[in-house]
Amino acid sequence: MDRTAQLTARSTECGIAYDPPPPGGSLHLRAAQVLQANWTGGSTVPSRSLYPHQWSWDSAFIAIGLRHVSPLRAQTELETLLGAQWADGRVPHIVFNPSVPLDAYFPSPDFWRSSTAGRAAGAPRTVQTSGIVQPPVHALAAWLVHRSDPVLSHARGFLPRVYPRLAAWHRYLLHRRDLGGGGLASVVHPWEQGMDNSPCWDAPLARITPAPARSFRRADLDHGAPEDRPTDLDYGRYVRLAADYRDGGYADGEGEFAVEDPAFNALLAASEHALARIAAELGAAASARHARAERLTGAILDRLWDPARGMFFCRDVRGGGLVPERGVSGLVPLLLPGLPREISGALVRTLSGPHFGLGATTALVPSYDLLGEAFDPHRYWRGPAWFNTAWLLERGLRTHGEPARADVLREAVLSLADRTDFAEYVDPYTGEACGATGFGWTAALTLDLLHEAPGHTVSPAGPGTFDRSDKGGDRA
Ligand code: 9WN
Repeated sequence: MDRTAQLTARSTECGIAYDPPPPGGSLHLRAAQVLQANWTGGSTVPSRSLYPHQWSWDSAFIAIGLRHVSPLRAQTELETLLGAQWADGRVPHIVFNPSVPLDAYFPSPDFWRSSTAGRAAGAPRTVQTSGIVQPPVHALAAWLVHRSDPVLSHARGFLPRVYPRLAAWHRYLLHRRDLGGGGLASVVHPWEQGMDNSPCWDAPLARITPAPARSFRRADLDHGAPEDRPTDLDYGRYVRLAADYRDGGYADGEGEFAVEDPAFNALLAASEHALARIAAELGAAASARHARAERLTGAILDRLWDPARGMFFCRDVRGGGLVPERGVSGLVPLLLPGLPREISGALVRTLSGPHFGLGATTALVPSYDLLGEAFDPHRYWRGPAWFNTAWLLERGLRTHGEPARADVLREAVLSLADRTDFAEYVDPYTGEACGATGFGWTAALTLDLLHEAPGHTVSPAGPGTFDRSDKGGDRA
């Protein structure tokens, strides 16, 4: 029986009860309550106020945490998202909830017009979605969700149902989105990479003519402080890029913005390894997928690594070069198991040095260079610390034999999530809460870290799917 169902059957005032107590006690309970409160029946909203629909990479992170309290809901979360996949393979970054008023979030379904403007690309007719994508964390999430309860997964045919969709998703990214021709996927909008307002986008975005401010109404400012959110000028550029993409029928290859991002591609490589594990579990060949993941890792190294600065950088495909801004995205490839030792060593030094301050000057890893000109400790993705990037780096540190540093990061995530009521993000120095509270992935990844014992390492020779906390051991 589904664990949440069991728990709610013995329900307390807040809907969840534990017997015996879970790891992390009341923090675990409060994190589970956030996921319960944000659950809409088929998926989980990132935030009831600011983000009242289903978001793609949020759902993947949420499923990774949800598996510890309800493997059934975790499976459903991913199935709902993949149910909105387009025929060309893209998984949309937002799946809209039709019962939420149109003005609750902008850009709303009437902006994206997926079922009409996206018809040629194969947008679904019955559900409204955005037309852009987000980082491919889903195969990784699907594998971890499966491993948390293989019996339920087999009984529901979870892997056979999601595998073809995940394979089509990766095919879309590897073929339609290889806009630079070097074997990496490009993002065509800053929202696709998930770190929307990072200074890494400033140069490529500067070429875009903003949509006039009066042509749209921002809903985010109803909930967030203007000084913490992107500027109107940047928003105008986001709107222009999305509108041009829509007006071109969501066809790829024409847009003025195309960037190869280290985190996006590292997550694709990690997910390709996970897809290989899923294939093996289903009795299909896995070696071609592992080989593809290794090729992706090689392309990330060839195209995005800067040895002098000891980290990865974005490549501006239209402007032709590396963007010289240090974003946390440039550290995320640490999660890849196949990195040469000198690269992982350099990444750990950069993470612990003056630009990111792990274990020294910061409470949690900032989204952007502490010494960068554009650094701002409160403005969206221009300095504040997010919990999902901390979780990814924690995995990377364990993968590359740095358990002590990983423990520092794990402890920071847990204590800040606790202190801030699961904030969307925090000031990297003080840990002060910013944005929404009761944020989905903050609660979910807190749960995941509570289920991991501190101090362990993950073999770098392993397949990079992070299933160290799974009960079933390594079988693929
Ligand atoms: C646009 C939902 C999403 C996250 C992104 C984060 C923010 C949206 C916004 O919220 O983006 O997609 O309106 O700012 O940047 O990473 O997935 O939580």
